[in-house]
Amino acid sequence: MGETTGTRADTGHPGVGRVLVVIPTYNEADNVARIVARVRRAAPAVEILVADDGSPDGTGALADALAGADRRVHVLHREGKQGLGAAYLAGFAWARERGFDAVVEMDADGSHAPEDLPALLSAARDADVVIGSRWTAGARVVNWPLRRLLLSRCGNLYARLVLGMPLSDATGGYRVYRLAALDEFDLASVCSQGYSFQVELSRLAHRSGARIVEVPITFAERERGSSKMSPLIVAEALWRITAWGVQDRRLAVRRGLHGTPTGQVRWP
Ligand SMILES: Nc1nc2c(ncn2[C@@H]2O[C@H](COP(=O)(O)OP(=O)(O)OP(=O)(O)O)[C@@H](O)[C@H]2O)c(=O)[nH]1
Ligand SMILES: [Mg+2]
Repeated sequence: MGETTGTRADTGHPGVGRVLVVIPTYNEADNVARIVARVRRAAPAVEILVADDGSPDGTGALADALAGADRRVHVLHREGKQGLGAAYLAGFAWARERGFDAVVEMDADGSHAPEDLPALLSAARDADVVIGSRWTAGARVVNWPLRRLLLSRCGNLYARLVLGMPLSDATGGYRVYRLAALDEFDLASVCSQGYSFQVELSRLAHRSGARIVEVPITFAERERGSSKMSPLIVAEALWRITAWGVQDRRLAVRRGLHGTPTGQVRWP
């Protein structure tokens, strides 16, 4: 594993501080070197952590080679596929232990363009959480099949209605979190395994009163490797969003709809 040798002065991003881009990987051998190189080019001041779940295709070993050649690249090896949420939580803990100021979530498959990262980091100067949005003015979604477009649009609509969050892309996975803001979230309560993790963190951010800013991104369909998306992952997101909505409403009723802090419960 590459060591964190940079000082605050040589790795800091103005107004944000030391930034760690966490890239979770499972069987991304065709993508890992490409994405790391693109991030290094687009945002030379950041460090990168590849969080690999023991990919059978050797992604972890490829990441080790990248880390051996570049002190700003690191690898977190985890045993077996434990889900996207668990990989990110481990990455966040890794960043906290090493004194980073902010973490970035980014897929390995190129869907989240590293070239958009400077814009996200600029927005993070005045925000606790920055969400790269596919569904706000100025955003573009390239080459996504209709089925995935519909799933994302409907998923966001449902999350917005049920959870009352004023976000255009609560399910998106290209984000910046300031560590100080993450410390205000109850991360120990996070239960999502798959992509509902993104909705769960949106909800925690919203409830904590974090300053959330959305920035338009260009999102592109993966070109190499295979998707880990499955009906089970969609089902988990659906029932978790529904359960959180029910929980929020029960809480609101128990409080008699009085004295609820702003941002915690909003009726659709
Ligand atoms: N460490 C780890 N990474 C994972 C796991 N599941 C998915 N990933 C990674 O999470 C990111 C998103 O997964 P994708 O398969 O691209 O999911 P998606 O973007 O919803 O699906 P596509 O649009 O088909 O690409 C990729 O970098 C994956 O390699 C996991 O269990 N563990
Ligand atoms: Mg993808």
